[in-house]
Amino acid sequence: MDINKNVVQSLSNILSVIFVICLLFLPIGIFGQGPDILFSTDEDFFLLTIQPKDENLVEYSAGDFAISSLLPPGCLPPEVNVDALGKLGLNELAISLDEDAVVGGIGLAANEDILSFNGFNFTLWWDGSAAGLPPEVNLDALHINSVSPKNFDFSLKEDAVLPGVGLVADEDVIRYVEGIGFSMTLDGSSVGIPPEADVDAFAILPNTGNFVLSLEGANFLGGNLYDDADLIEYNGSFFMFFDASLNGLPEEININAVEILSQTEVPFWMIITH
Ligand SMILES: [Ca+2]
Ligand SMILES: [Ca+2]
Ligand SMILES: [Ca+2]
Ligand SMILES: [Ca+2]
Repeated sequence: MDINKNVVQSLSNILSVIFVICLLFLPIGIFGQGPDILFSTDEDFFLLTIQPKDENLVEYSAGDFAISSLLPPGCLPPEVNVDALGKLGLNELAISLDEDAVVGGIGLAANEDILSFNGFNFTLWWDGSAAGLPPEVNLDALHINSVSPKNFDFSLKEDAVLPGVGLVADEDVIRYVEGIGFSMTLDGSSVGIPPEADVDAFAILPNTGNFVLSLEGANFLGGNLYDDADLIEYNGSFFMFFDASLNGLPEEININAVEILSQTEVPFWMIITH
């Protein structure tokens, strides 16, 4: 009887210790879970066991990096560089390239075009020059708002004059709505992005609608220096969303395309982002 009592007491003690440990780690488990980020870089690089190329997409989730199966390596010619990224559906992506290139299923794709990829085939989703972009510009950042009618935000690599908007700079974000045309979404210089800076990637957070953007070179925003691989959130002021070097990315890389896959696995009201 005493032996049984001791066993029960011991088990009770062990369970109590486990319970306390779980309580201690629960907040870390909840609030340490960041967003899942899908991105591409301007360069091939090494990171632990993976070797992403500039035409690959990298998935970041809970501190781990992996080459994304949403755009399997080998689908695109090795000489191309993905420079803009959006989501069209659960497994369907929108991308743009940094130079004109021949892509299977399309033929010649211009660097101002948006291509869709459904896991099997590429199609020309949006012909930039046919919609009014000057053919010499490069569409260098993208976020899809709606698939039908087509409604998306984008940025350009060069300053250009667009129909209905006039002069836009490479740090601006422009909206295109099918059947309506172009309009200014974010006037970069008016919100404090230095005119010499180029927004080369951005996404829009699903829960807050805030911009998450990246610059083409290191520069100051709101008095803080950001690297070209950092992701910066904007909600009227700028603050760090994803610190590239703190998360282990090599200093020499530049993130040139980004999309947020999901905010977190926990309800949005439990998230502390800043
Ligand atoms: Ca790239
Ligand atoms: Ca492009
Ligand atoms: Ca740009
Ligand atoms: Ca960048």
